[in-house]
Amino acid sequence: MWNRQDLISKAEKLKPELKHMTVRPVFRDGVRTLESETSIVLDFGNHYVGYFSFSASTEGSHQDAPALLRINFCESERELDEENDDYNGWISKSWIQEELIHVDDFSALVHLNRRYAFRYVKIEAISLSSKYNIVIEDAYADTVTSADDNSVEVFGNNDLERELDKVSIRTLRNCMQEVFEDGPKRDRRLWMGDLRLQALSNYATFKDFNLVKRCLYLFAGCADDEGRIPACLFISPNIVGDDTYMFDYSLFFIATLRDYMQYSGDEESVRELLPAAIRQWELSKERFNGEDLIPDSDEIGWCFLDWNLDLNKQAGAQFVYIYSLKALKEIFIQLNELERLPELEEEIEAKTNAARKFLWDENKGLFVSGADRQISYATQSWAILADVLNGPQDYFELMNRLSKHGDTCPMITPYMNHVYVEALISAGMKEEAYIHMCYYWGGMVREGADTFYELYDPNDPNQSPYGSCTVNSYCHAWSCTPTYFLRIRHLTNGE
Ligand code: RAM
Repeated sequence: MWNRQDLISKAEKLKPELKHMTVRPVFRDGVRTLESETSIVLDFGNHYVGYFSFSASTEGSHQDAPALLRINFCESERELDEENDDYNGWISKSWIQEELIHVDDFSALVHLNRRYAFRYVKIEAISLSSKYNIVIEDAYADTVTSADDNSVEVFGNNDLERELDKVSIRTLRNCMQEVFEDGPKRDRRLWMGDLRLQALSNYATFKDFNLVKRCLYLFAGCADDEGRIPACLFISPNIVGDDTYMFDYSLFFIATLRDYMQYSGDEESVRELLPAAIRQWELSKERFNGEDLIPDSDEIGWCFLDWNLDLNKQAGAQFVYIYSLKALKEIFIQLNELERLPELEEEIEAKTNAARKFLWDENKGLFVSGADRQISYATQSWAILADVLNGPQDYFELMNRLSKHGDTCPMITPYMNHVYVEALISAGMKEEAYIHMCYYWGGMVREGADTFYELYDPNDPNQSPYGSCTVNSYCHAWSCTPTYFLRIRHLTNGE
């Protein structure tokens, strides 16, 4: 077992300085005065992460009763109209960005201690008294990010591409704090699946290699006693691995390490982290049955792939495993660590053969998953990225058959849509990939998004895996990849 404490110490030395900037809002409709049971909205003009303060005076008679205020922080305009009290989803209500405060007198600045993610701040006077009103004199946010705004300029060949790029960068920027957070509204922690995609967009834009390195060291440092890497880490008050493990997320340590190696060229760190990568292979391998097939499971969250609760994960898991082993092979070759290469190659072959034997539906010409032989975008996309057939022509045909297939389990997150676009590119379908990017992420742009969302289903604006979209996050790291597609995959229309 590697020295976990040593890796965490190394990661802590790479902790970035947060950059602060003070930002002031405009008062919607110019209204600054609050009577009892009225509210005002402050618009900061863009999405920010930070700390909010305001000063106010009173008008009328002397303040003869405390002010009871409700302050709501909203990432998107739609949150301004949410009925937070009606929330009955299954994750904690405490994620709703709302404060109920009493202010006894307004002679001092009112400062809120929690960090929030927002563009809009709604201040509602739940109760004052009939003898006084409040006038907001000043309001500002002390905003934070570890990203360097000066290091990147917006790119694109037309207005939509530039918007996609700008919104991606804003999303990534606001998730770049002491680690790559998944979302500054929720869950504010370091998730492996999100990190993999953030790192790719970061290589295309800010090129903060140290922040990726820090996160990789943290993950390896937080492995459990067996060496298994958790799905996510808590950063505060101390760095701790969550006791949640997901088959695909543990494996994504390998691909994230491979990508870091390729973009940064830092082989020394990759060599140091290689034992942790190999261990993810060994541990995942234990899950397979004697016929080299990953058994399906009812355990919720055993493998993630997407937030669609109807999605069967069996085939996707098999393909993510093969994809990850191929990434490991690239690391072995690049570092000239060839001792276990034959064993790795045999494993890739065995799992590929099993996939073709047990997961392929000859009649439909598509891969199936689980006892009900489900057909999904996730399964086909990961089959292509794992490269289990014979190259682009096969994948082109697979994707064509998929587009004509009637009952396909859909995708609901930008995270899964990223995988789909990658798969289209690998199938040689760049034009379709471009069209899909413009349709899907462009849909959020058309809604006026400053940052890309955690969940987005163009056909269902109320989509949420949490039982209510009140707790959905509207600045979510895993959705920031159009900038990667535009800049690294050259997914532009070239105008
Ligand atoms: C959600 C988080 C995170 C994701 C996990 C699997 O709770 O938003 O981004 O990686 O799910």
